Amino acid sequence: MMSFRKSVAAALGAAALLASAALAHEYDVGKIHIDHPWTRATPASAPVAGAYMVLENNGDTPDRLIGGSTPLAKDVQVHSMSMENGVMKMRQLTDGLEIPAHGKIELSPAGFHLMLVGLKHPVEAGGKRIPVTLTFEKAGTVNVELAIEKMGTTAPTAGHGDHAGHDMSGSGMSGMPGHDMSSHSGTSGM
Ligand SMILES: [Cu+2]
Repeated sequence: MMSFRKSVAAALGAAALLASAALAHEYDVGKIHIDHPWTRATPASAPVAGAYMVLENNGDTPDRLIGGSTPLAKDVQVHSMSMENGVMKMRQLTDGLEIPAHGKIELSPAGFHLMLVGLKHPVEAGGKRIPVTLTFEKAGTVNVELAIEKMGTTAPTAGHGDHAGHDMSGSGMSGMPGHDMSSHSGTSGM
């Protein structure tokens, strides 16, 4: 009886683990943990798309996200976003983005993000997840897939109900598109 119960519990536990892993949509490479990479559907002629995720460094030394590649776009760049004279500006971080030792960085429409530059076709809502290879200075490369959210989404929905929308609340930026195409075309000469 006892062993029967135990094996049922073990089977249920394994099933629950599998289910949560599928929902959570996460990856590991070296000491870097990548949680729920996602992007947003884009307008038909959009030249760029953002990619967002949470990066966690479980190592004792800092690492850097230095870029990536995808079949969907010509280039994958690391960008920062900051307010300058009341205007949101995006900038390419050519040295990459540091993930501190035992630190956590969130890439989001309102801050640091990856930019898929030179889209070969638009990102379609409800389309297949987009394969992207991420490159870290120390941890190396890892293949991930971007879940696709609706156009204009500010926070992912899948598996992140606990903190959906937290990055925009109270910031006064809720009406601001995370990826303003006009501000991007303004930096195309970089
Ligand atoms: Cu950008």
